[in-house]
Amino acid sequence: MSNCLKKALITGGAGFIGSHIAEELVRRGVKVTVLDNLASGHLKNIDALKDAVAFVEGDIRDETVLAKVTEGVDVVFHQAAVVSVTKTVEEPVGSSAVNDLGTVKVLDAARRNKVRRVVLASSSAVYGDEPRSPKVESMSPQPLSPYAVQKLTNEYYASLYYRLYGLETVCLRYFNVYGPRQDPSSPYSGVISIFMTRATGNCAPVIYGQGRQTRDFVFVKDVVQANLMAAEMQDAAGQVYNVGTGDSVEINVLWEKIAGLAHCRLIPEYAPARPGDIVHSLAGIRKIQDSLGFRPSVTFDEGLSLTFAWYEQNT
Ligand code: UD2
Repeated sequence: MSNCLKKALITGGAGFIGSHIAEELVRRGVKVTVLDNLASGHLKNIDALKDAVAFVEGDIRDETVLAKVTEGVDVVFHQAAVVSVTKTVEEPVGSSAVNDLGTVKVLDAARRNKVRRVVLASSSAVYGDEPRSPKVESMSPQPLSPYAVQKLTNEYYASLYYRLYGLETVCLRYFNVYGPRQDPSSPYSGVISIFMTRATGNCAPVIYGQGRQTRDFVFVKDVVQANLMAAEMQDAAGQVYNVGTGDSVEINVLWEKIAGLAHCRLIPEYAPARPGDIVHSLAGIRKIQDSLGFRPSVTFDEGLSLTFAWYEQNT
């Protein structure tokens, strides 16, 4: 780790992705503060790090807390958000208070405390149902949910804070992230976490539509790698990058692979396609490859095995 990353703040650091970022930063000797209101994060996600990180239970809407936790920080990894698309559809106002205003507050606290860089979690949702594939950063966004509008707004503010105030910002558009600790508890949780829980519980999964839809599944450790590159590389300042693998997997095939790992012969139940479900989602990753040297390091089969081992032990 370069010497300009000695102290980091992770908002949403008790969540799925944030806790993996925390783990890697601690491993690299970085001093870490985790800010999380535990709305969707869990303390058990950072239990193994409890002596190594400073945990602050607090909210990104609270400017007083933000002023404190950004003091002396070199880089903020901003992962805190209302992460469910459906929840933002049900609660556009409440989710905007967190995802829009909360993010502006994070950026502003970083500006006031002279943080060098903020790396923000954005989403492939900003592409909407853009029919061209793979999705590349130069395509016009087509946000189709409050969540997508909020993530896109975050990107615009991030760019503005860089131009207006010189606060270095980098936005990462995550595709379908999976791995240990992903919470399967809601019907809108990531499909891999749901299928894993079904397989380990010997319960048939539900596949929406014909299962021919495809997703670019990226292992959480590779998302961590992208975050660290975004934090360190000079060229990243002011940029937006896709974070995926450049390969996609069909949902039917996903279930076959998981059933194979679980040695189960459960037959999926097929249900009508989810309204608004996009058919194909594939990341173009040339930009992050060329400018940051990002290379996904975990194959899909390796990532699935690692994830399955975790669900077997933890569900
Ligand atoms: C992902 C993101 C979401 C948003 C969106 C933008 C995740 C978890 N969600 O939603 O935040 O960025 O992309 O497009 O990364 N499926 C089943 N059975 C199930 C659950 C899901 O068949 O029990 C299907 C589902 O209909 C979809 C696919 O699996 O076609 C992936 O579903 P998902 O909820 O994991 O992720 P996605 O791509 O809808």
